[in-house]
Amino acid sequence: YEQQYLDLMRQVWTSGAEKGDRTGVGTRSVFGATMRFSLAAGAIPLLTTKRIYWKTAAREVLWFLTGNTNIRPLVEQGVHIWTDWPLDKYRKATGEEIGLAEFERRVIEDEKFADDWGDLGPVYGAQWVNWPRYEPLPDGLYRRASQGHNQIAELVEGIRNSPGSRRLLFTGWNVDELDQMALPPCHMTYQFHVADGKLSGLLFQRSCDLALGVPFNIFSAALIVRMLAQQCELEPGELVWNGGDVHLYLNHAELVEAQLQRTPSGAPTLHLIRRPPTMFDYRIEDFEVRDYAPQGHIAAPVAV
Ligand code: THF
Repeated sequence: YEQQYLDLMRQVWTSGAEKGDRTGVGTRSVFGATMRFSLAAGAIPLLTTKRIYWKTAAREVLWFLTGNTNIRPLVEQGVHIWTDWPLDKYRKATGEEIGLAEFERRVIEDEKFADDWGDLGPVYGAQWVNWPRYEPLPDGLYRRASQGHNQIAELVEGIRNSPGSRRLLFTGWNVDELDQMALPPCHMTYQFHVADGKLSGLLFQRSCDLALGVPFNIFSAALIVRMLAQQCELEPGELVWNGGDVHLYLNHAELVEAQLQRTPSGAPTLHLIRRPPTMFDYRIEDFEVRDYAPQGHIAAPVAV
């Protein structure tokens, strides 16, 4: 399964079009790609050609499911993958040359600081479990309802009650709120499909940082399929990943060249060792990865 990822990496690196981007780093980019991963018998798309901190990805998914959009609970768990964006904003706003560790220390120790500077706006979690709903007022105006749509809870009901539906999906792409988000969603739409007692998922990802983000994103998407399958008493089928702008940042050359010389090693499996009552009751201890013997981690800078 991992060969698909390596083949795509090689294709983008050798034949991608050079393209400027928002971050100013520069990329090589290919438009449109698909990978398919079987999720049968515990199989999970977790790369072995470099170590992936899968618990970081799992903690991020659990954070999305709480609807929280502040980095504080992540930072408290030692998850640093979202810190760069609030940090960048803070530096630009204050001119203070603060390091990441000091910024995170303040986010943890000072709740007011976290409220003021740690929020990412209505990103993934806010849209997934509390997509804004509006209710009409008598004068023809609308006001925002106190409770939005919980797309995840509605999805679970949908899978259970109408498994044949072609509308089993959730999305983070709330056009009306994009301008309030630190970053519009990259992994933006998830669709599900039930056939022969198996639940499959398809992720459409508009912008794909192939070296850093995608290994996390495919693991997380597979984890979501597994959790939904468990909740709906279905077997896991496949994860289909559809990428839009699939790119490698030009400053990831060393990672790309090192990783493309490696050969996949082994087939890790994911086990859900408890069945929580709902999608919102999972804990990190519920996830176990077995037979994961990855090759060394390869560090690379993230473009902000
Ligand atoms: N922006 C960019 N440029 N790339 C992304 O992958 C990305 N994301 C999220 C939002 N914006 C993005 C943030 N997710 C890492 C991994 C996922 C991220 C951001 C950063 C990262 O640096 N990973 C390192 C370190 C891992 C760790 O510290 O645990 C790695 O080597 O994997 C895509 O969703």
